[in-house]
Amino acid sequence: MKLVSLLLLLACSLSAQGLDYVLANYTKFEFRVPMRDGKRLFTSVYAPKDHSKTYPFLMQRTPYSCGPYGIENYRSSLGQGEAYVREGYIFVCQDVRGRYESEGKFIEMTPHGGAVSESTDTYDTVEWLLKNVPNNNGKAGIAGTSYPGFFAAASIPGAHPALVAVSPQAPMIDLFRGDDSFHNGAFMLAANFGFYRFFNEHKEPQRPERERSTGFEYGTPDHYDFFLRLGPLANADEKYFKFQNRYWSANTQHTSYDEFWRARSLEPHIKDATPALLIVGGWFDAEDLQGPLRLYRAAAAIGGPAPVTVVMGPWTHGGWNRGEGSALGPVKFDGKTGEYFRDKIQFPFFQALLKGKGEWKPPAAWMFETGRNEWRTFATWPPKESEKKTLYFHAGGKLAFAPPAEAEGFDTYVADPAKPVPFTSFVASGVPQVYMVDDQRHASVRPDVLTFQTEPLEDQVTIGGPLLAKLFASTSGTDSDWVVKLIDVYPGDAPDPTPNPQNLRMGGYQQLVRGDPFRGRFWKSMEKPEALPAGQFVKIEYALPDVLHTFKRGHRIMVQVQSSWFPLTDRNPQKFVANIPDAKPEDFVPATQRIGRSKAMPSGVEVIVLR
Ligand code: PG9
Repeated sequence: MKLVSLLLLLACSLSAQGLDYVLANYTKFEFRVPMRDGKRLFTSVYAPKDHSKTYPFLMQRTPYSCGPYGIENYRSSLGQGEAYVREGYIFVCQDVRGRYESEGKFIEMTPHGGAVSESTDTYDTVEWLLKNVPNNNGKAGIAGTSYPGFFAAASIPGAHPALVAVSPQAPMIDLFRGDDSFHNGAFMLAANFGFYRFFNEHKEPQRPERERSTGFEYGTPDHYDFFLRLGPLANADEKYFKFQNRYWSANTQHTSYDEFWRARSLEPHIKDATPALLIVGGWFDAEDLQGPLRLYRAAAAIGGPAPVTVVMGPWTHGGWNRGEGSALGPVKFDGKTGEYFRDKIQFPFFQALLKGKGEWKPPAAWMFETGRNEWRTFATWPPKESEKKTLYFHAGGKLAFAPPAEAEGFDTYVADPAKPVPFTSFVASGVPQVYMVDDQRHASVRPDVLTFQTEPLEDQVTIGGPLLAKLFASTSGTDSDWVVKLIDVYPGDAPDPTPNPQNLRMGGYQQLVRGDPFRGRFWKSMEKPEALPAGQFVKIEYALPDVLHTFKRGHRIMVQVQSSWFPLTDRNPQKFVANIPDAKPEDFVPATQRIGRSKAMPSGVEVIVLR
């Protein structure tokens, strides 16, 4: 029997076992829970059959369906998994407003603060459950990843007093400022195109059978080619969305940090937090890396009374929920980091807060240090015992902590939107999250990518916290993107993986540690795009999401600068236009870029070096 078939059989029999256990030990109910404005939200409840004890609620609120529907149709896995099912919780799943079986209108990232919001909907649900579901112990927790992570986070302001444990995992907190939609003004093209092909509006009145996405044929596995042929972004609506998906259209109409996006940011509303928070994110989450970090900063600033903890591990989007988490592509983590999180962090969190079993005395930050591959805990994040230092660009592609001494100097390249720099070293469909540790040698060899690197390190360097790109940049155009990437260069004798079916060569591997784009038109503010002065140097400073990474002895630190990252981000035409999605083909023009590296214009990347 083939290994795949064996694994499939094993998975089926495991989930059959899970289903048998759920059927034997839980009763399923379906409720239409009334909200304060009269709308009723579909809510499924799986309650333990054993009534000799009381149990806490463990909730999830989702736009992705609480199916299967019908009280005779059971889910085989509930809540956070097997351990919770055996321990005994009342599992609650709710379709949020306007999705699947729930009434009302779905709004992307519901703005907080109206007469009804995700916060009031969670509050009303908890209140109703406490009164209507017997055998509850008066406590509730909520968890969720990605969109459900946003709904968990949105329960924090004005939380119901019975809601004592909240775990937003990869939550979107601000779609424009670093989560799924935009990064520093650049549109995350491939991911959003793929997402909105299936994420459509549901029509009212609600119907049990939803029109499902019919799937979408790109016609090629090579999405670099697909998006290049798409041309200006407006073509996506013309050719594919046909103006039928208002969520997609919002991304092409609201391309700066306007009222639309500001209203959807949860950050300003995190002013009080009565529940204990366990905020979770992945260092290599290609969708919502910024969300958990942003939420943690806001929640930590409140200063209690309940403990606020952030956990960041070496995971892709939601990777902590499944599998071992022992590697990403060829990059190994020397341990089962996913299991560590699930068994040593998440389970004790809910057990202590919802069931009073064990203690929950967590550190502020529970972080996996990549490179050295160790879990570390910190009383503050970024860690206090640290020093800000800048890795400066020097002539000859050198990178060093000392600033340049030359009076004059810059590097130059021509950025051509007709030949954008690919974001992967391989032919990619969609956004394979492994790009976040991908080998950058394919970029180093391009004439439109600047590469600066240190000598092999005599001592290891550990950095933690956000990075700050500091560029003195000029373009011959009137708009431009800059992408800054921090890279760990392995020594020549780094061992290849065993087995090595892809024939990867790890000697000299250039592992992406962190990268993020900046859209030049926002050089003055994210609210009001402005043309860049052609041919003049301007100072561009922007933060890249946090890391905790050790560049080991013998490795080199590398920084690359380029002006496209395609099709991860859409292309900047390099000629200033009012709205980039409406740019015409003739607006896309090559531009000559210059990056300063002199005493007066010292470009580089500021990092927080741990002592
Ligand atoms: N993070 C995902 C997403 C939300 C909104 C827009 C695009 C992607 C998700 O919930 O999967």
